[in-house]
Amino acid sequence: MDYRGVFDNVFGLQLWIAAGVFVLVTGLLLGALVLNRARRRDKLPFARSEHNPIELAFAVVLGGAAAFLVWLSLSTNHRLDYGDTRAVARDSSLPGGQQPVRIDVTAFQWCWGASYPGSPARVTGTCDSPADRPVIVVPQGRPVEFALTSRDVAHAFWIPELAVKRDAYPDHVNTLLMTFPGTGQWLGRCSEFCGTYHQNMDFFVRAVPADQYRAFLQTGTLPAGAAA
Ligand SMILES: [Cu+2]
Repeated sequence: MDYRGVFDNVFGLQLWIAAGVFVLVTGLLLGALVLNRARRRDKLPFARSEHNPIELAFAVVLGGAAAFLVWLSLSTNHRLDYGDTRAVARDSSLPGGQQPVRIDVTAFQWCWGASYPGSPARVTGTCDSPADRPVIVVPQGRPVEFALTSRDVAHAFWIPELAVKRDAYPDHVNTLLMTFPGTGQWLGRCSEFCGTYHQNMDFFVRAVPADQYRAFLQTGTLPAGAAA
């Protein structure tokens, strides 16, 4: 089945449906308020049971909780979109200069591939066995922008230990900016059920020092004895 274009349309459709629901609910609310105000106040059934201080406190607590949740969502989204790049020393000798290092990641049923713009290096794997998991090599200490897409259905790029997750859709590029302050290797998975072998879609992200990363970009393989 051809899914081209479907996901971009879903985003637009979702926006229009949400906007319609918002207008409907706000309209009903305002209508009810205006109609009630039009009646004489002492005829209202709840006029005698009003308790303004309690209602005000209730509104402040609920409003505060809502504002806190919105702030938490926005700041988490911002961290995922732009990363925490302040504490990271930038190495302008890597491709892209001071810009984040871009890595194109493609999900497919049922594994992952990655390529590096301007480099012949390719990350492949079949995910058929634990020994054949793709290893996405990233530079340590540099902002890395994963450009995520899919060849077929919706998948999700997830590194549980680092608490990052972002959807990978066909015909659409989602970006995820992050930095790896130290070297190391982390297990990644697909967190969107995507078919029969969804659970096999494990991969690794391996952060290496800048010189090893440069060697990887040139040769497509890590030097022997590279940090794992
Ligand atoms: Cu998947």
